[in-house]
Amino acid sequence: MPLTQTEITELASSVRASLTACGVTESAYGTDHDAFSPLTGERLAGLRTATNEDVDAAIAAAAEAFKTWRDVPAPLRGNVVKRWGELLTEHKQDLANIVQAEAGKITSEALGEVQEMIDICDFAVGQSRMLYGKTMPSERPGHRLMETWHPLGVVGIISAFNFPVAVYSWNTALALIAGDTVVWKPSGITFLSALAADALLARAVAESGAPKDIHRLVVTDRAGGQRLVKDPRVALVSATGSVRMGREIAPQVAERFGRVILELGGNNAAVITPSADLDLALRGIVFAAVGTAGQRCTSMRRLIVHESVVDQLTEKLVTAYGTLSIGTPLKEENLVGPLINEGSYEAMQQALADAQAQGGTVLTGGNRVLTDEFPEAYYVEPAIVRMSEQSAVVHNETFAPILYVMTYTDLDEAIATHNAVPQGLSSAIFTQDQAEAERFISASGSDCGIANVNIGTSGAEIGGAFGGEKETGGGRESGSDSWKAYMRQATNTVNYSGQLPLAQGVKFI
Ligand code: UN1
Repeated sequence: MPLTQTEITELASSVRASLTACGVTESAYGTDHDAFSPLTGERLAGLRTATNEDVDAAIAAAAEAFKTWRDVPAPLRGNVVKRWGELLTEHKQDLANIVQAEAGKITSEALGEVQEMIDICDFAVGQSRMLYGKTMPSERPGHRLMETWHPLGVVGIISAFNFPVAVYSWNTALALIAGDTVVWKPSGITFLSALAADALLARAVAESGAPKDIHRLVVTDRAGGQRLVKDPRVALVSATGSVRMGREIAPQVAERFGRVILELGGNNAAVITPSADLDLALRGIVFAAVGTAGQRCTSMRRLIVHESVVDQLTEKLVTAYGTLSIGTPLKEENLVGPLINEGSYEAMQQALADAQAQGGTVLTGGNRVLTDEFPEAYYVEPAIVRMSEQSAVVHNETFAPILYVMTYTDLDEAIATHNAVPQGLSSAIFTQDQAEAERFISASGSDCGIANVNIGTSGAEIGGAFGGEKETGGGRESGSDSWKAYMRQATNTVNYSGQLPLAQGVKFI
């Protein structure tokens, strides 16, 4: 049995009730893997995991289901996603409870994550009637030239702990309306959230009468994920995680000419100019740097501040950091929850030590707190570190709430510093000077996939494409025309002339 009687805590039993409400059945539980909560370090459940054979069977089933699903008209495919969105709305609180217990998010962010799923479902349902292809004028008389977008195949989704269900849902909602089938390998840290999200999708699929294997969840480890990466039946691998992971899987997928969407590390910065509204900037910075305890891909990690306002801004920031309530997200008043695990805490301490060795000064934060109350959880004070230059440690993404502050004299220098890191996910400028704002979002401005004006780096809406350049991996997910990555483009030339004129004026028989 997953938990003995004495192990069933209040948190574990409330998570279990939410899992049941979402439709997770007894068959999910077992003794292969333990799920823990970063809120307290307590064990939440024991789970059954998939063997290599189970992963292969899931891929085979999804590949088989694709043969039927691809011919279902796209607007009808949209019905499954529509129903999923309704079920997510109905069970928003249940799923948020699980996400909170397992990923450590505060209530509003856990609910926001589920809202992001509902939003992408709405978006995808609309998109299911808009898989537009162009027609182009043919150079030949009596010919029509056009493009058609067709389903691609099986999409393998590899997702991270920090957005355990939203990023998966961006991929799944679009893949399903595109006519693809999906096999999902979630982070080993957040299997419970995955089970709940997948159980709701299973209900939507069953109620809509769609083939049941259009989605498969594989509760498996890294070796299981490797099978998805290497299997030629998986047409597209969409992976979110570290640069290290991306470096490992991208060549493996390329070797078999599969496609990838990679959403890897971010090292997101804001430039604060002399004209910036500092109170607005302050709020934008604190949410982006401290929200989700600095564990978003989009978390703000660097501040590049004009030298004329740096003292004023850092003073405001240090004061604001001093008022943050750190503690269990189960209490509404807390804004900063725990780091995901001990490894994260150690990485944070190492980065702070490196920063100091490289000339940095810690202005506030960095200490572990609440150790008596939660000896097995890792709550930390978010840190601000003043750096004299953008040293080696600032070039790394440390998945924890550390904000490095640097200064600049002119905007060109600020943009050069901004773009000098290997990652390219999200960025922001705070300014009231329109020319500066335009410069920042221009071709020679921020080199990131996301470049914002007067808002922070995190908390993107689903309507725009999400992703970034350089070591972030180049993939785009979610809104705009990201759906195209989940489809294959066919060019059709239709000849209704009764003649056979050749293009480019070529003469043959
Ligand atoms: C992530 O951290 O991988 O823009 C995704 C944001 C969220 C998504 C983050 N909408 O912060």
